[in-house]
Amino acid sequence: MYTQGLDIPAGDRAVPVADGARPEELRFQARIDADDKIEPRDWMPEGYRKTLVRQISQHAHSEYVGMLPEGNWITRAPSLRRKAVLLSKVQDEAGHALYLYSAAETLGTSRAEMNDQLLTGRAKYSSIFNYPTPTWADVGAIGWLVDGAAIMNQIPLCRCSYGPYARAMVRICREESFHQRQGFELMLALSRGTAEQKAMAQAALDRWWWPSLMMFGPNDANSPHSAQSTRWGIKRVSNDELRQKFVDVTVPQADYLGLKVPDPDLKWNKATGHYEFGAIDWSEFEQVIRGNGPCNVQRMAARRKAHDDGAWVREAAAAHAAKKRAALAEAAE
Ligand code: BYC
Repeated sequence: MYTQGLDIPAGDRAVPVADGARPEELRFQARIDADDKIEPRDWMPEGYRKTLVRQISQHAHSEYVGMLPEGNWITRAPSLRRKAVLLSKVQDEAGHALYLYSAAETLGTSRAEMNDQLLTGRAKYSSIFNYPTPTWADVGAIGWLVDGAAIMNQIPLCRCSYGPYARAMVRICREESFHQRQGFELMLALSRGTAEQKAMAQAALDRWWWPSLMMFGPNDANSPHSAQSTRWGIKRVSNDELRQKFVDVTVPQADYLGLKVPDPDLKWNKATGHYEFGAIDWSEFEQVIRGNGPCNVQRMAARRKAHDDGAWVREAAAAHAAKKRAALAEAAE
């Protein structure tokens, strides 16, 4: 259902560049407006490069840190089938991080530098991964809601102007679509189970609903990067439009599950053909992205530990590469 959006043609988003733009900037913007893909060796404004490195690396960090909340349940999955599914889903997230780090590296920033930015708190990752997963139902809620929200945001990124990012997103979206379905199927099993299981599914929906809406970022009026990113064809659909699409698709799914979306102001507006929903608590979002969410400290501690524990692997790989280089040089003499 979600990946059908991959085929939507680009909309009309031509916005004039600033007066006094240099000829190469005008040529660059003309290529963007003509829906040409920008490739790593092409000329690009420094701001475009910087914006992409910021967004793609933050996206990669989100996939990477995003393994932790669900990874927490791999050893406690309730059956062999659930364990195998969860294990491969979490491995997929690691793969997404790798595609994205590779895409960002084509812009001239090394993976080591991006990793350093994450570990020293200079780079963000998605707010959503700073929430806890106290029950098995949280694993279902993440697949259903978090992967569902992620796909909504990522489908338009498949048409983004930077070739390596757009191509990485196509594959990621296909996998996310499967992730969303497995989460929904897990929620369906719980909501058709015992009263206790259904209550567990409802409690997980209560915990993840509002943070999922925050994933799309600030309202358009408070989004400092949106105008320029739209002009550059990085952003194709605004934060608010994507959030609305997500609500419109997800509320009927909650109805099907027999669960209640925790929003007393939620109502269908027949005239607009959309759901109206209540106010988002942006102060909570601000707190989470400033490092004060429920699990920020824990998540970063886990990532730092993984980095430190992996030091011997990096050293061994470097020693092996040096040995290979030396052998090649010797053979060439
Ligand atoms: N969390 O001007 P705005 C997954 C920041 S993982 C934290 O609207 P922009 C998965 C924003 O960075 C997939 N920060 O910015 C993995 C900016 O701060 P800086 C996650 C946020 O970039 C495992 C400031 O707020 N998806 O699927 O135009 C298991 C102003 O915002 C957030 C992505 O990463 C947030 N939620 O638009 C399961 C999508 N929102 O950088 C699933 C890729 C905003 O100036 N990213 N900020 O310090 C994007 O599409 C865009 O960057 C955003 C924000 C729509 C998120």
